[in-house]
Amino acid sequence: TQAERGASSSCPLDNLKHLPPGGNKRGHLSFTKTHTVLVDASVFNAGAGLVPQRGKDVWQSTVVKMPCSPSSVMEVKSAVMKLPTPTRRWDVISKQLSALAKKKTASASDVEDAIFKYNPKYKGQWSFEALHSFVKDFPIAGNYFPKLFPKMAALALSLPEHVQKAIPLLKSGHSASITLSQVQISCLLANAFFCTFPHRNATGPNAEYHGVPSINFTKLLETWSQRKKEKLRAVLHYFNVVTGDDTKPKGLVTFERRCLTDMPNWRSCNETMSKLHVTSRGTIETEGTGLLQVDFACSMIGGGVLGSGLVQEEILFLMNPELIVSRLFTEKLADNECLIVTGSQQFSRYSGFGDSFEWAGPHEDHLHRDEWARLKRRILAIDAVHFKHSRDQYNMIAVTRDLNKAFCGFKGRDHNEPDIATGKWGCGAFNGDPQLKAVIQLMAAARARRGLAFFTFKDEELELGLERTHHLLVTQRTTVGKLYGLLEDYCAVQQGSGRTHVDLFQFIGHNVGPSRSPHKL
Ligand code: AR6
Repeated sequence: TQAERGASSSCPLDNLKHLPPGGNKRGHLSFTKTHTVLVDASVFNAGAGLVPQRGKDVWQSTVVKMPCSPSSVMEVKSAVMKLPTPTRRWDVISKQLSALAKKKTASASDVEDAIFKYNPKYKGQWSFEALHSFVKDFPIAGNYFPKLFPKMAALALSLPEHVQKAIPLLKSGHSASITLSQVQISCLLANAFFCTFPHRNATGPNAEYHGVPSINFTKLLETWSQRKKEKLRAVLHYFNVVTGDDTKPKGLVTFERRCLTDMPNWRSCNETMSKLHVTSRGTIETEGTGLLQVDFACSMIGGGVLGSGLVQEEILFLMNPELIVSRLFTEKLADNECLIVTGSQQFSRYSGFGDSFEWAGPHEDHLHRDEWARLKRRILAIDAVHFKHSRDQYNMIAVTRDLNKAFCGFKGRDHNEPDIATGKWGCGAFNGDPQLKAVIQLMAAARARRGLAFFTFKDEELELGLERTHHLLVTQRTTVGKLYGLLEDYCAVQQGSGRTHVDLFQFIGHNVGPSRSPHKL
C-alpha cells in the first residue's frame, strides 16, 4: 500500500503523454535531402497505395550495394570454356531462387545449395546446421517450413521490382532518415535470409562494411542451439505472415538516425524532475505501448540478434523483425547518436529471457496507423556504455557520455512527442549500476522535459528506491545541475571507498534537502 511504501510522486501510467490515439487519416508524405522515401510519395499522397519510387542503381560507398545491382559481379566457370568468366551475380541468384520458388516444398539442403552457388567462397566455411536441425526436429504437425522456403525465395527474387531507388547508408555524424514500406522491408529481409547482400560477409577491420552490422543471416543459420531454435521460430513465423496472401503488411516504417551536436552543459541545467511512473510489473514493449520505447541497444544496432544474443534488444528485434533491416543501412552509433524507428509491426509473443526465452505464438498487431500509414509504435535505440568492470562506471566521463546518449534520444522535436518508456538500460549485459543509470535517465528526461515510465522488470527494491528518490528530488526541487554536482561527489566517494559499495539512492538521500549536512565518509 501507499502507506507502507512511503511518500511517492510516481504518477499513473495514463498521466504520461502517449502517441495520439485514433488516426488512420493520411497526411502529406514528402522526401527531403535528408529523408529518403523508397515509395512514390505522389502516389501515396493521391491515396493510390504504395508503389516503389523509381530510381537508378548506385554502386557507391554511401549507399547499400544491392544484390541485384548490375555492378555486382562474380566469376563463374562457363560450361564451354571451363574458364572463370565474370557474370552478374544477380543472374546466378535469380537462377537459384527461381528454381527454389518453383518447388512445392524445399528442404534445408535446397536452401543451403542455392546459397553456396552465389557465395562459393564460403563453401566449407559456412554451416547451415541450425537450419537443418530446426527443420528436421520440428514436430510434423506445424512444420510449415518446407512450403515456406519457396515463397520466401519468390519474395527475395522480387527485389528489383520492389526496391528501385538506392538506399543510403545512415552514416555516422549525419542526421538522416529512410522511409520504406513493410513489403519492401520483407523483401530485403528475404534477401538477408538467403545471404544475397554483396560485400557483407567479410569481417575484420579491413572489411568494406566493418562499421555496419552484419545483415546476411549466415550466423543465424549456422551453429545449432536451443536459442537458435526459438529465434528461427520467430523469424520464420514473420516470413510466413508476410508471404501470406491476405496477411501482407500494408504500411510504412521510418528509420531515423539522430545526431546530437549541441550537448547540454549539465552542470548548469536548471530543470527539475519530470513526471515519473515507476513499476516492477510489466514490460517496456507491452505496458509502454504508445510511448517512446527504449531499446537497450548495442552500438551495432540489433546486437546479437542474428547470432546467439538473446536479451532485451534481440528479443525486441525477434518480436518485431522489421527492426532487423536497420542493420542493412545503420552505421555503428557514435556516442552522440541514436536511432528512432517508427511504425514497425509486432508479429510474435514470447516468454522467458536469455536461455529461457521461448517463442510463444503469433501476435496480431491492432495499433492504429499515423498519417504516413505507420503503426503507432516508436522505438528508440540507445546504447549504454559496456563496463567490463563494474567499478569503471563511477567516473564523470562515463556518466556524461551516458547522459548525452540518453538526452540525444529523449530530446523531442516538438511538443507532440510522447513520453518515454525505459528501465534498467545498460544494467544487464552491459554491467551498469541500476541506481546510477536510473538517475542518469531521470536527468536526461528532465532536461528534455519529457515524462518517464520506468519498468524495473520485477526489481521491487529498485522500484521502491527510485520512487523515494524521485519523490525527494521533486519535493526539494532539485535541479539537473545540482544532481550533476552530486554525481561528481558520489563518484569521488565511490572511487575512494575501495571495495565497499556506496548506495547512490542513500547518498542522494543524505545530501539532498535543506536540513541535510553534506555526506562525509
Ligand atoms: N522491459 C523492461 N525491462 C527489461 C526488459 C523489458 N522487455 N527486458 C529486460 N529488461 P539488457 P544492456 C531488464 O541486458 O545491459 C544486447 O546484446 C532486465 O532487468 O538487454 O543495456 C544489446 O544488443 C535486464 O537485465 O541491456 C547490447 O549489446 C535489463 O533490463 C546489450 O545487450 C538490461 O537488459 C545491451 O545490454
